Amino acid sequence: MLTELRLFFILPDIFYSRVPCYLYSLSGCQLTVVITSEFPMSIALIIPDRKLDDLCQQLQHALPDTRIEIWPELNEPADVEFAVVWKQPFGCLNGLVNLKAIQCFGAGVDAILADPTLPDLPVSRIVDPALTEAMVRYLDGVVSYYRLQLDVFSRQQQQALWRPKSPRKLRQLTILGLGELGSAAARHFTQRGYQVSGWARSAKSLPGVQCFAGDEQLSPAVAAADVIICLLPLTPATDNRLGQHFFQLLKPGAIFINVARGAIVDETALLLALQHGPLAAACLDVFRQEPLPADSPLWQQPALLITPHVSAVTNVSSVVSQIAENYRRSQQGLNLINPVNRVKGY
Ligand code: NDP
Ligand code: OXD
Repeated sequence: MLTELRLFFILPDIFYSRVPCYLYSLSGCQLTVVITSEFPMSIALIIPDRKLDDLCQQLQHALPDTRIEIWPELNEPADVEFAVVWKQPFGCLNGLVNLKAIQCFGAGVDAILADPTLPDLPVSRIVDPALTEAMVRYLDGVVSYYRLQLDVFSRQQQQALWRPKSPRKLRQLTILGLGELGSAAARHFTQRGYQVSGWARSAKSLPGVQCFAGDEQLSPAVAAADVIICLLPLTPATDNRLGQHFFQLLKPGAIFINVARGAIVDETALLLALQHGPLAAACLDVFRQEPLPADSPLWQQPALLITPHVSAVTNVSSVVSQIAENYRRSQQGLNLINPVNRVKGY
């Protein structure tokens, strides 16, 4: 005999009010009326301190049948099945009991993986030709800046000094990290006529690039470099990896550029290498603490060019399709695109 009858009323999202169920008794049979949303499952955007209207709108357009919500204003945390995340407060994913996958809103996942309570779920990251192109353009600009001695002329200008100089001879360039960004940068500078070396965890073969791998090959990878560019991910193995010992490996007059993560570099050792050699100059786009505190001694170092983490910013329009694709894949139980290896940490 029928003991329970459930009636689901699906309302447009605007009227959304999940359960409370209304219970009626119908000649001995329990009748449950569930008022639910038109789009019962949702994507949460967990990206604090950023305007998310554009991402929300474009993702909604790509996934018209899915509710897009901006954390912490979640209607019902149990409805969230997919989270787009950037620098989330630790622990905030734990209440999302039906979460299936985590999509990083950038290329580097260190801030996500640092959460000790992170649920054991697939994580994917952004790999995007537009982001790669932005990074390569930034690096090309910075290397040209040093080649043309604009750092020197800028300092001379402060003192009203008129001292012409020919361009620096920057020929050898080493890229630390030969992943999506590092290998694109290596290709670009090779095509521009530089002698390019690269260093990665595993052995690589890239046309025109002398490749080195593993800790024991860091020294030969950087020994002859005029410019060293850091494009490593921040992991337990790279945390503070570039310190006093590393700077001692470089040749006098070398220029160091970090566009990866600030915590890879020992900032005190970098300052010493600028003050006493071997570094002639450095450019930092990333810092251990961001924004860089006003009282940081880095601001006062004349041989240091500082940019506020702008070398390659995620562009909503060009990444929305890969986020939508990963959402669909997570719904179908398929592998995500651009997956992160949680054991390796990148
Ligand atoms: P990938 O994961 O594609 O590449 C990482 C590279 O680093 C790989 O070649 C890897 O070696 C190498 N690597 C990792 N660990 C080590 C290690 N211990 N020793 C030597 N090499 C190592 O990353 P992406 O190229 O996409 O991005 C690199 C980083 O750039 C991101 O993690 C992010 O932090 C930063 N970034 C910064 C931006 C900015 O605006 N400043 C924008 C975007 C990214 P292997 O190939 O052998 O695995
Ligand atoms: C990134 C970044 O990792 O912007 O994408 O730093």
